[in-house]
Amino acid sequence: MIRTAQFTISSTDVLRSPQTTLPEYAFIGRSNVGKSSLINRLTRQPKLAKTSQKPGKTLLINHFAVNAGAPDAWNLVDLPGYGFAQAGKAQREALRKMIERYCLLRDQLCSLFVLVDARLPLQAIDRDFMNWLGENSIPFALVFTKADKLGKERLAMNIEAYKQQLLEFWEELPPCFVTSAESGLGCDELTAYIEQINTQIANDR
Ligand SMILES: Nc1nc2c(ncn2[C@@H]2O[C@H](COP(=O)(O)OP(=O)(O)O)[C@@H](O)[C@H]2O)c(=O)[nH]1
Ligand SMILES: [Mg+2]
Repeated sequence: MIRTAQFTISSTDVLRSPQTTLPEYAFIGRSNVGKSSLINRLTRQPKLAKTSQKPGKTLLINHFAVNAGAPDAWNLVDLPGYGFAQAGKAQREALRKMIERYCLLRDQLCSLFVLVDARLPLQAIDRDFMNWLGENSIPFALVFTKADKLGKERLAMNIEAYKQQLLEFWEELPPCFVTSAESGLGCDELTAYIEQINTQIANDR
């Protein structure tokens, strides 16, 4: 259960991220895919993470504290979107570095959630990023967003086709979630998944 959620700090580099040992989960994906909206839906706080119709707004690592002070506390991170075409080359490169350093150096990162638009087929930029995660043994789950924008059958067909595309070059699929920040679809499953990992970590300690 997510009972409370607060914004804590924005940072420009993983080394300036809050020093905590709490389990951490981060949302990543192309600019405008719905990262901030899904964070707001999960936490039931419509204004927690800034959302925008214009892509390329979040240029910082935004940290949020969930259930702060309670035994089941954990942290949530809204990473900048990758591959925003209209950003200049230098800015895209700086963001790529920021993202890669966070993924590689954030010890308490339990899982990344890679968000992809449920309406689109596998995009090269997402494929490359997920392959990079695999090569670096960074655990991640796949989250399909904006499911409300498709009819039920079309949605199921798209998800199935997407998974088949992944299986062309992977032996197994990552955990997958089909979500909508609009309807709340998939949010309970996503929260349950996080809690399951948290419980496992607590038991291992
Ligand atoms: N219909 C629908 N629109 C969404 C959903 N999630 C995000 N959006 C819209 O997509 C745009 C980008 O969302 P945002 O959360 O700012 O994306 P971010 O750049 O990945 O953080 C906004 O206009 C949102 O209202 C969703 O689940 N359903
Ligand atoms: Mg955002």
